[in-house]
Amino acid sequence: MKRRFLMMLGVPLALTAPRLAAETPPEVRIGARKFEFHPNKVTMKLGQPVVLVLISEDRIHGFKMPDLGIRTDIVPGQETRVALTPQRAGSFSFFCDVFCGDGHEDMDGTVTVEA
Ligand SMILES: [Cu+2]
Repeated sequence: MKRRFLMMLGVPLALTAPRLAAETPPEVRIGARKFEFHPNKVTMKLGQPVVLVLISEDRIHGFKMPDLGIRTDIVPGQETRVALTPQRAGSFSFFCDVFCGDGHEDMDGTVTVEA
């Protein structure tokens, strides 16, 4: 009804679109510290954009999720933001790929993408 009303007034529909386009995708915040990610289990929806916000609490860590083509450093004192729209359903592992000490090998987690 509103759309028809605007069209009748000659208001281009594009004027009503920016509100939708500017909608920020939900954030998925993941902390990193020796020797864990928290949370280390994250669920996303297939085709739904999210922004990973990665925060280190102690030193430089890495974040690598090969199945979804993501690799970045996580530097203390700054948020590392990675936009992502999962295109495959399933469970995908991520892990730290910057050696951070004994226990580094256990620093991992799983993203589950639900269809
Ligand atoms: Cu590490």
